[in-house]
Amino acid sequence: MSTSSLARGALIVFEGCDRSGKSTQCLMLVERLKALGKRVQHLRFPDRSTPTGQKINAYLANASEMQDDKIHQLFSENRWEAVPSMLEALKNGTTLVVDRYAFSGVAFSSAKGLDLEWCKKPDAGLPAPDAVIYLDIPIEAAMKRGDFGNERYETRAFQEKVAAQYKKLQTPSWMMMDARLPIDQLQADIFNIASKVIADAQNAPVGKLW
Ligand code: 2DT
Ligand code: MG
Repeated sequence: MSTSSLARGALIVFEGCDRSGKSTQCLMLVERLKALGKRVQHLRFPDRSTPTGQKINAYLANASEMQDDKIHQLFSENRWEAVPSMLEALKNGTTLVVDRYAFSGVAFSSAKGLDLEWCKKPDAGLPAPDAVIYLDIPIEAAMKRGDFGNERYETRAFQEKVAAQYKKLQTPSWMMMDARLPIDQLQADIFNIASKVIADAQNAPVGKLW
């Protein structure tokens, strides 16, 4: 019996520190899936286009200040407001390739000293990724790729803390990738993983975090 007309899309999340290559790899994956005629949409969090995203953008640009717990909740709200359209897309067979998700939320906020379990709470119940692809890179190697930008968090000391917090969130199901591999080789590996994830997700229900 074929259920292909009901096949849903997969939720594929990319995580990793700054300059690990997430944006590049997301774009390459989206383009390749599109070229194969797959339905696919590229998302990134924070989504800076919405009203919450604009507040987050001002905070990241150091144009405004906010308490650590408040900005944490705002990042989560910025994901929640995307949930209805994400679920609709998945249901319609569109695979979502997402640059950062709740793991960034928890890793960055807990790196400031907020309690990790507390940080997980606002995102509990979000659609669970079918795969988390983690681009792993030593901070020294990331820094050789060029200066960090001028946004909040873009310092070596803070990125090291973030990497340590990501490790605490890692589960055996995460796909740990060596982000130092040549771009095309890394993409080939990612494409193979994504293809399998998309096939496996087709008839599975969408899960919930955490
Ligand atoms: P980009 O450089 O990828 O635009 O991210 N961040 C992100 C958080 O602190 N909490 C979150 O929930 C998310 C999604 C990571 C901008 C910065 O925002 C941080 C880097
Ligand atoms: Mg950045």
